[in-house]
Amino acid sequence: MEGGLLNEKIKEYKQLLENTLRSSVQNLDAPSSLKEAMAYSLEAGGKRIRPMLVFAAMDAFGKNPAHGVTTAAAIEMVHTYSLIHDDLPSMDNDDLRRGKPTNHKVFGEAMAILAGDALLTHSFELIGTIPDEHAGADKKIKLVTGLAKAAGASGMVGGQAADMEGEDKELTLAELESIHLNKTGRLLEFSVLAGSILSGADQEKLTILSRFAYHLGLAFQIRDDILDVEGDELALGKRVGSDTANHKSTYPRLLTLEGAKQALDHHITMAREQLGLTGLNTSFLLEITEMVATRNS
Ligand code: GRG
Repeated sequence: MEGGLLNEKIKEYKQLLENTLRSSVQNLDAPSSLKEAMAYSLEAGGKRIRPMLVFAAMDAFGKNPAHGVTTAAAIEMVHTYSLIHDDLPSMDNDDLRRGKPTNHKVFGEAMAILAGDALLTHSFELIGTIPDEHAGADKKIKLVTGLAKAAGASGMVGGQAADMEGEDKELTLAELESIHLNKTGRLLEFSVLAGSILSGADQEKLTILSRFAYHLGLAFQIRDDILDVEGDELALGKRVGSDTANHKSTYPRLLTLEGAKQALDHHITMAREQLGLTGLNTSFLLEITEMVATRNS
């Protein structure tokens, strides 16, 4: 697809997603305070990269991405729940997220926990509501199982637990990668696979796209670590490794900033290469890959 037209399409799918997220919370039969807390974080200005991966995978298979909007919304709800819980005083204890007060700062800790719980559970309900003509029972089971695995103990929650336990330890590169692959990589991977499952992809394509998502997930995390260092240097004149208040292992700390940039380039190149092997029209997936490589927030 030609660049300008693709950008128009991306805007259109993003709008569809925003409408779906808003209406699915509004329509809940639930206390308005809880709905307000859920909507607050859902609409706080995330980049929506996971939903975009669902749409882009469907586009690659020549399917209508709009038919993936319910799945895309479900994944974004799981992502939003994870951020609300990650910010809690018992976890990262953050006051700000995307430049705004965190959920518990606005609604209190108990309501923030419940908003996260409600977003997580609602995501599975949403998948159950996908019209049969867009996903029959077999696809819905694959989506539910895949989302649960990506988000749960052997995916994101497990990665978060390993991350907590790895704090203040010197991790090896392999340990750091394993944490990130679970903590953030698995949900990114599932986003690509969900769009592919909805499109009826065969196992060969799923394997290639899973490899694509592996490299994209690591690139996403490395870019995040680089942004943290560059942000710190700009704001505080800090140097890599000089932040004694935070001993977390990061790519720049293990590889130097230059080494982290090289690792980012490597994973972006590998991700692009995998797309080339699919034999599909991957211009939308490539666009997201470029976004991950160059993003500034
Ligand atoms: C609490 C169960 C539980 C899990 C938390 C994803 C996660 C696991 C924590 C987020 C902490 C963090 C900063 C992880 C690094 C990866 C990352 C940058 C996540 C944020 O994802 P984006 O950039 O967020 O897609 P936006 O704001 O764009 O939605």
